Amino acid sequence: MTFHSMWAELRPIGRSSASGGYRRFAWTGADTDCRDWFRQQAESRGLTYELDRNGNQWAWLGDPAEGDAVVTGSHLDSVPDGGAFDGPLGVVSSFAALDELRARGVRFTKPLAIVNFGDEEGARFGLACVGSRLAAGQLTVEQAHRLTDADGITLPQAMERAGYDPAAIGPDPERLGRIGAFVELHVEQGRALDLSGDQVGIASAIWPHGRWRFDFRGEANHAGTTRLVDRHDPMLPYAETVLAARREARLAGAVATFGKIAVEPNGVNAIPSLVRGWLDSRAADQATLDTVVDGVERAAREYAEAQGVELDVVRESFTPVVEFEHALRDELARILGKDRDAALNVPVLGTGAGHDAGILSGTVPTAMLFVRNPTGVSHSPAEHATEDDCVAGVTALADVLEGLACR
Ligand code: HGY
Ligand code: MN
Ligand code: MN
Repeated sequence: MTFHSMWAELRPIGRSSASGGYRRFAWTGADTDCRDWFRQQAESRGLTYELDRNGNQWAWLGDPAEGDAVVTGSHLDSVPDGGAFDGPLGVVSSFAALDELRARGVRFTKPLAIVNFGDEEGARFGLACVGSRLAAGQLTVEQAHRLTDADGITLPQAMERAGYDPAAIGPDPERLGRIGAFVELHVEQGRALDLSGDQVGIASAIWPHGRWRFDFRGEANHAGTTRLVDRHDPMLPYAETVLAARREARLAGAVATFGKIAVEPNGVNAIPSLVRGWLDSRAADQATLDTVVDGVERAAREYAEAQGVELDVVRESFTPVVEFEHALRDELARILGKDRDAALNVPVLGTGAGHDAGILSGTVPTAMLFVRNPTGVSHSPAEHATEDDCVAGVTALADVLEGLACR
């Protein structure tokens, strides 16, 4: 099983020695090193390597022009101090599954491709799934050109500095039109498989989810000499809004997180002029998500007004609910269930985590396989999957690819 050697090669890239987490942000040196690794894996297997107009990487077996291709893969970028498995498990498992199929001596009747979608986490520019959104026409070139990181570098500038031509970005219907099915394997970001005792599961749906930026603008002043009654401190309404988010989510049975904050001027002895907080909220359905976000925004406006602080709320990223195509989902369940006791059917589970498969689901038939995560922890250096479960995932992916591409 080639999984282990690839895993060992990829593991040190972009890993922080301080946290043990990963910092593989779009169009940075770590991202380039991951991309170099992907290209080396593709070319060492005699696959045809392609870099598409949006910076996504493809490794082809067979002629893409034949169409109805079976595509698998995921992403290699990470959230700040993310875990080793979120994204890379899908890419490494794809190459290992191809090696397994070649060892089985199967005959491919359709083109096969392995893909690395760029900038899935949106850690640098704030928008999730940039590479797949651009390809699917869900992000316009103008919108992409406006994406800016914390240092004021735009996406096109970052692409250019990394050696890519940003003038080429845009919808890629011809490429997506070649895909008959996209199957993404991903570490589960939850404990459903741990609780059910299964190594592998199939995705049913992705919750609607988004990211909203709350800008609280107050009045900078001296922390030591400004009377409390004279303050317009944006940190107060921000803090109250964080608690309101938890309350609204709890009441609605949803989730809401303020995980990122930027304070200006960010001085210990200075009342801030600006507190910028990012809300990530997700719910099982759109109406519930709307209820939560509207409730948080309403509360934030009341708190801001009470402190004489201005508030702007901007939606920076949004993904509607995804219901994976039933026919492909059921085909995966049939393929994976055929050698098992009917009572032990492969579990089908929903998720609150976004994926490129979700973005593409409106354009091509997509499905997802999840590999057990014993603690459910993700977006953390503690994210983990056992070696045995990773190997089970590779075998399941190989079975699925054989069932779909080797009829
Ligand atoms: O945020 C997400 O759900 C994914 O990890 N990008
Ligand atoms: Mn992630
Ligand atoms: Mn992911």
